[in-house]
Amino acid sequence: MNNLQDISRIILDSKKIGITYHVSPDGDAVGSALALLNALKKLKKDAYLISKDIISENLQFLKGAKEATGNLTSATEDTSIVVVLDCGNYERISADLDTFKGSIINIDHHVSNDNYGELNYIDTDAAATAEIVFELLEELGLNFNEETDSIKNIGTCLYTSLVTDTGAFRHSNVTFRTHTIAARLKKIGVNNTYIHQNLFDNKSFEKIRLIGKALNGMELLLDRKVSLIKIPISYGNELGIEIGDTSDIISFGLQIKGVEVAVLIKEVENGTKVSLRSKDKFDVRNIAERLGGGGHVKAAGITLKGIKLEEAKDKILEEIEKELL
Ligand SMILES: [Mn+2]
Repeated sequence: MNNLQDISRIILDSKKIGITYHVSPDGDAVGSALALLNALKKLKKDAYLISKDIISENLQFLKGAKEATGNLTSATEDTSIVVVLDCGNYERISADLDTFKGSIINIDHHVSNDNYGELNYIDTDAAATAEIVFELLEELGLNFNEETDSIKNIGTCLYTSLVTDTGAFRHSNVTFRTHTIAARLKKIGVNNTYIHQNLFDNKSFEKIRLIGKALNGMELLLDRKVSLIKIPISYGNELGIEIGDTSDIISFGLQIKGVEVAVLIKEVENGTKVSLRSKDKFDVRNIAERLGGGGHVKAAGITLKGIKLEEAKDKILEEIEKELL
């Protein structure tokens, strides 16, 4: 593995730098990418975002979020490096890099990362990729004691990543380092309440009704140790909305007493997306990997192409049952 000093040197030596993340970028992916983007611009580097995705509504308050238009999906001709953040597998990058001739720098915290970069920095102890980005930015020469708007904007991106990847500092991935970085960002004036409100108290009425529909259909299975939520495409059609991110819906499944694993299966255009969460020692990454997915011990996911909702449900429950017994 490479170190942050090497990566920092290569970034500083590069003329044009593309930044991207995993498809359907979450708060950590977006926060990490925008923190790096804003930081490189502050350092007068020619940096830009490559993204097949448009950034979700609740992350639009972050500076630079509008740069992801969904139109720039590959690196421009004159780009020397592309930094990929928070993405474990080459196939999941929100950019087409097959014809890219420069170097890929892979910075991530997923255990399942397959080291697809020319340079790789994978720190699985980091609760969020943003913890690594914070350290990289210091290495690049940014001063997180400086109480300027530009540093505060970068800090807001990083803090957002920390909040979203730790369940608002609730999950067991939180460390002394997580809180130390959060404290340093708070000290320069990052507004945690503003971030929380934008992230969580910002839902449309239709989204709340979608949650209602999803919870109404929730099942408790395998001795009430597994909660299962199904979201067919028709739910979105009935409410007139795009279903989008459902990570807030699956968390309801874990709130039930006695439940060890929460499952959310979502119908998508080409098949089914499965999300898994666990409470204690149950390893959902193991389950996800057996079905071609990946993630973390307590949060993982799989895309099952060409597989219908009911079939996906049977497959996933079969695998969970083997582990629970
Ligand atoms: Mn992450």
